[in-house]
Amino acid sequence: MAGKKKENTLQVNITNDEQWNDVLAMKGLTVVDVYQQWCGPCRAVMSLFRKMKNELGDDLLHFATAEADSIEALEKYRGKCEPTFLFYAGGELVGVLRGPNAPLLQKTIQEELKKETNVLEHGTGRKVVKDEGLIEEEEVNDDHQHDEDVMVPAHKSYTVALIKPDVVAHGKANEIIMKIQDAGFVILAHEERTLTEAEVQDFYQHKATEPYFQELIQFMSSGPSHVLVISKTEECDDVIPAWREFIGPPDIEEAKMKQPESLRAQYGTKSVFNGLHGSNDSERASRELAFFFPNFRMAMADSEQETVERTLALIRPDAARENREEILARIHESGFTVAMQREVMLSEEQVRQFYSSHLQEEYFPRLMECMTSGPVLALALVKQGAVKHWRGILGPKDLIQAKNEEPECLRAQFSAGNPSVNQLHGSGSPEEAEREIRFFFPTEQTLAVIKPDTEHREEILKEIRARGFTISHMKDTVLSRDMAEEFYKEHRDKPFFSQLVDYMCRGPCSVLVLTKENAVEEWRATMGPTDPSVAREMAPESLRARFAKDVLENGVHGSSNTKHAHEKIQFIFGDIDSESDLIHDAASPPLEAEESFAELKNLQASRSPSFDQKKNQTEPSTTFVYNRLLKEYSRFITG
Ligand code: IDP
Ligand code: MG
Repeated sequence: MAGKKKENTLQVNITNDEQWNDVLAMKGLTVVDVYQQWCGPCRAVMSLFRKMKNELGDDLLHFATAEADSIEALEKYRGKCEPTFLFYAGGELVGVLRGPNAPLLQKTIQEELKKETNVLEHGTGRKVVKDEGLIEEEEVNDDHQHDEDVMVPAHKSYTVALIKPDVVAHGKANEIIMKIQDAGFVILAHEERTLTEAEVQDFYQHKATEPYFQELIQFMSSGPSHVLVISKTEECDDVIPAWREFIGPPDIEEAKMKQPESLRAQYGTKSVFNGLHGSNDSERASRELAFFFPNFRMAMADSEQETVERTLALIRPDAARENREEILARIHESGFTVAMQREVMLSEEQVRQFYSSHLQEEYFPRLMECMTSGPVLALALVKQGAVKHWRGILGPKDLIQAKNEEPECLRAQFSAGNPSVNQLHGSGSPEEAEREIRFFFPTEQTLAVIKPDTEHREEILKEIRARGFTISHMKDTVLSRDMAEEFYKEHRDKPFFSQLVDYMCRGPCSVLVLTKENAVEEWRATMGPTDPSVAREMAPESLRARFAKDVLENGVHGSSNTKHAHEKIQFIFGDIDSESDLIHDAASPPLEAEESFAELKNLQASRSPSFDQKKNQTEPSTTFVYNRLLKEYSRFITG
């Protein structure tokens, strides 16, 4: 049982070898904060330790502090500036952690404690480690000591602080370091060093014209200084002003009068000898950091480390029917861009192909039933770290678990009453995402025509390229009447047919084969609705909104589905061999255009009297989705 003293003390303070051996002999896990005499134990983590001890209340968890200089076993840790935590169990080193990283410490303590509990309860083997940090350093030359990577979390601000030679000479450095820590500052790096005159000149070059410059150089190079990189823990956005406030005004007379509690007021000697330095602003801080610690590495925030990537999201039929708008809104709110979107009715074969690795699973029949019960909405989402983030907001695969553990997650919220299959899919990795995106949005070809008398032809071509289409074939041609009639044969019975044919053979047009993932749909979206007055209202960025004259002379043409694309490309260009096979790429479900284009067509049907009214099944949401699709797409393209 722990003695009375230990009950009151969070950390056992080890000051000699005998105590060291005693502490190591304690049953359970001991977290030892190895500290240097000049800076004392790491205060930044004490509240974490206290909290963990209170929460876990575990008899097997102990905390200790140990001063490197007075313990033989810690010889190799002497003179190290970074806080080091050693995890001991059964007298053996089982873990090492450097830096006051509270979340990591917390996680490591929990994990190590679990492991040790297992060792004690079930006799599993204990995994002993070596301190890799030390091994490396033994091989490295001593004066590279400060080359160790020290990490500052990027979202944290930092400042470079100097404890100048006057204060160090007065033996006050350690006292000041204690005060710095007590005030809640975190010392990320620390080095004692005597600056050369050249270094001082360089460091203070912005003061070169000051009358006291020479004196400053003399003073700053007169003896050792302590160089510190400092950040702050609690609710502090910017450590720079906090630190400047803490050290007080540069003029120590002023400091004494206005801020007697400040470090300069207490420790400064006289004007230039004002004891301490702090960076003026973040730009100076970064230059000063590079000056003193050239290898200091900034840890990047998660979001900065992540690259912009794509993921495939599927909204399964039930939710696509019931919760489509809400889900799209959540996708939007979460910062994703919808780069491509398509509604597909999958065949059983396609489901088997897409889920080929799940064929043997017990749940596969249910999945199959669900996936073929109606149109699936497939989305290619773009964001930094899209794969991880999308899976994150989806929540657990298992619906019961999702509802119990993460009721806010998308799978829990949008199950559309289907109790057996979750309604949302997300790719498992960036590689898988690309494969899956290719499945739903295969590289396609579509036929585009810049119709006769269209102004801004160059601008249209430029935009085609800018939007990532590859122009795989192109020709300028004047269509004969016969060709125009054949080209638009589907419209033979429309009242505007002869006008349309007149228009199409009135002069040269440019015919293009465009290649891109999802080219058919994307080119349609780029063109916008048939009637420019509708286009201007609903998709003001679209080509027809910008360049079309009227519903007849609407400037551009695009195939409305892959079947038409294939036929019309053949019609204009003849057999352009292998590439046109892309349309029937094995991975490409030969998408039933009427389905996948339901949205756009319905939209047109509702606005354009020319459209075959039988197909008019406009949902109230269609306009909204289409509009947003276009908007998002153009935002994506223009970055
Ligand atoms: P799309 O070009 O957007 O696919 P479709 O309905 O296939 O539109 O019509 C083919 C072409 O016929 C249109 O691009 C346009 O030039 C013309 N057109 C369509 N509807 C009308 C109309 O109501 N009046 C006059 N011309 C029309
Ligand atoms: Mg058409």
